[in-house]
Amino acid sequence: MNRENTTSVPQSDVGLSPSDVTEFEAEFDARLATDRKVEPRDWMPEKYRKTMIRQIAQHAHSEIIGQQPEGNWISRAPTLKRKAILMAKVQDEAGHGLYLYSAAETLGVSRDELMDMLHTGRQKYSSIFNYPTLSWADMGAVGWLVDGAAITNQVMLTRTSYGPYARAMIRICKEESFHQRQGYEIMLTLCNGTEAQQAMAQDSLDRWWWPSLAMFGPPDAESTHTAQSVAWKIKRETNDELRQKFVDMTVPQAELLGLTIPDPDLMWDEEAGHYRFGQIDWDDFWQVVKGDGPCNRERIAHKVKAWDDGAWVREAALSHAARTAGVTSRVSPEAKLAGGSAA
Ligand code: BYC
Repeated sequence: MNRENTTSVPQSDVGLSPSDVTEFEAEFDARLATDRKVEPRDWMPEKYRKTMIRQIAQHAHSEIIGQQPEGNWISRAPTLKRKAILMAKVQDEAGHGLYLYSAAETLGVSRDELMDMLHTGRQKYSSIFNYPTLSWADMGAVGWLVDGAAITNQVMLTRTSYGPYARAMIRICKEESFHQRQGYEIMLTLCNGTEAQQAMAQDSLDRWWWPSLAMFGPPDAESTHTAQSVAWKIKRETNDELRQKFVDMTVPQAELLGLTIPDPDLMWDEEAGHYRFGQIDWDDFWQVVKGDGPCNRERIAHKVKAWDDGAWVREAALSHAARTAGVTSRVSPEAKLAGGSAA
């Protein structure tokens, strides 16, 4: 029996007999075992669907809220060229959010529901975007460290088991890679500049280093979802594995810049072939995740205001779409051929 990608295959177990569910479950497991993607019309366990909605939505919200810390510097970028690059980067983040919302919608949730869950705090976005961007060097540090951390996590997501998410990640990773380089290039320019510019770069690294490490999520031993998400091949690597990869990649980059990582416990472990690093402040992380970081309220208030201010655009677009649909249905094929319009 081939139940792959046919419209008759139910996405969830509602209305299915237990033996049907067992059969669909076996097909789902076989699909994962052979590294075939789960597609929107395939049957999937309800918990898998919910986990995917949670993660993709959280990721989409992060891209959208993540525009704010950098948007803060567009009008104050030091040169026209820097301003153009920063604007393009912030627009890229909006694009990432849109691909990801579309991927989440394939799981049966609407864009309006997702927005409502973000605005009312029922869905999260990344902790990292609740810290303020205080200097121009923060545009360098965000690109270098935050996009660097994001891409470390996202390369694995190009191989995630849900097809629409994996495909969205391929393009997103290409753009994130450029973002990371542009951030590093800002840092390099500052580090080759005056003493004041070097100090600005160091201050920025001091403030963004630990939140960037925390961005990978809680330690594996305390991570609620990792074990199940690895079993479902949603996550291909764990929070701790990715965090270690990021540290190993970033420490030599800091050395090249002549900057000091703000961690007295940081040391190269020759035998393990990894850098060992100090304790992350998990109390600070959870405080931010629970809504009590330096900028949580400001970020959500800004987002809700933008949504409310844009209500007239959505209404106009819907009204135009409804009118166009009405016009199309009222024009007969003959009238269309004759170039006629609606009565
Ligand atoms: N912040 O069991 P765990 C970008 C939550 S944006 C807040 O390990 P999971 C960019 C987690 O949700 C790219 N919450 O969870 C944009 C869970 O709570 P719930 C952002 C966090 O899902 C603009 C609980 O802690 N990237 O690139 O297995 C400018 C337990 O965690 C965080 C993504 O979104 C956090 N940092 O693993 C510049 C990547 N970490 O939901 C750049 C996609 C954990 O049970 N997401 N929590 O209430 C993922 O890969 C995974 O969801 C995570 C967490 C690795 C983040």
